[in-house]
Amino acid sequence: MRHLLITGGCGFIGVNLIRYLLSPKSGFTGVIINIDKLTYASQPHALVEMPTDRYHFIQGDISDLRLVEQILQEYSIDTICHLAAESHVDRSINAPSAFMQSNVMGTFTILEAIRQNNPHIYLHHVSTDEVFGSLHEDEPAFTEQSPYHPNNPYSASKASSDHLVWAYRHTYGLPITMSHATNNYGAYQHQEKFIPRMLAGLLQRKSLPLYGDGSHLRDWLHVEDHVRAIWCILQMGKIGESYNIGANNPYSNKDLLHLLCQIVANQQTVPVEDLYALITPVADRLGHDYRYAIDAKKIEVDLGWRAQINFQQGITNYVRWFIETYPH
Ligand code: NAD
Ligand code: TDX
Repeated sequence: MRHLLITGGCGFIGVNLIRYLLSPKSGFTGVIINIDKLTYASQPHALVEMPTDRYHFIQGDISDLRLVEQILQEYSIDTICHLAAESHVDRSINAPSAFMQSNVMGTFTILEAIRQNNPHIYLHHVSTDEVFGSLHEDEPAFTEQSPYHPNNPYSASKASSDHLVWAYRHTYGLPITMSHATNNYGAYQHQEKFIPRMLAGLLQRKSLPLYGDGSHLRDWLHVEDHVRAIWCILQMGKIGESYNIGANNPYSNKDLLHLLCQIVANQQTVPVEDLYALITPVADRLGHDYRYAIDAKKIEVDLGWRAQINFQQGITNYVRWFIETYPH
């Protein structure tokens, strides 16, 4: 793996992946080419210090077939890690069109560029646990065999892209792997997402909108554990296989929000009750999935990956980072 194309490398997970791969800890020695459209969600400031001999940025849309083909040829790309996507569920409910364009047509364009130019390029497709739908409290966590059951425009667009990827594997034999991760948290996440949105509200002492009764459950994974898992799959993943990535940290939104209040109260030495008072129940998200949970046994057993970051420690450090870098 010498010439790695990362799509959406300026997004939350992308910047963490590129920073990790270009740090000595990863052992990656090749060159990274990052194509990103620079939507509102991108965080290009996180990549200003990347070494110019090993990192090239191209602003562009993955739905532009000519551009993708040109990149594959000009940089002799041998591996693609595909992250680019519209990623926010609420936006997909209010304005789904961009999700179909980038997530479905964008993935289709990447697959076509590979098929038509060099079908030996290895593609890793980054997907989400949301494609499996919603779990009840007592149902077992999603495995790689769980059926697809997407419930909102975002997850339906991601499920569509997964199906296209598998169809290109089956029909054309393209060398492909895929992963499904749980909710990520950590540095450089856009403030539309739950944890940074709540932290921004807490620092400004503004109301904290909790959807519905706050009982919905999410399974939290530190973004640095996620990018290590992706790197593990890029190096050792078996072609044609899918891997679930999770750290088994289930929290209801309400409990997590209380925890965030407690951590901010400790770090800013203010009474926690003043922060709890900011919590404001609001109308529920349309079609709100109740629970996501991932069974990560396969990647643990087959590839030896394990989440390393303890949730309490990881979230406390993230809150510290957030306070230090706010506003950003
Ligand atoms: P993000 O929204 O933070 O970043 C997405 C990036 O993709 C942005 O920089 C944006 O400019 C770029 N992009 C969007 N459309 C593009 C297009 N048409 N052409 C080129 N670039 C485009 O998203 P993220 O949280 O970093 O998620 C990355 C991937 O991981 C997505 O595929 C998402 O579905 C998946 N994922 C995310 C999570 C999570 O909790 N954040 C969990 C599981 C899977
Ligand atoms: O203001 C809010 N209030 C609230 O109660 C927001 C933004 C969210 N919520 C709730 C909705 C969810 O139950 O918090 C939970 C988390 O919401 P999001 O951060 O929007 O994440 P989610 O909808 O779970 O999707 C995330 O995980 C899977 C990512 O955004 C996706 O890109 C990823 O695929």
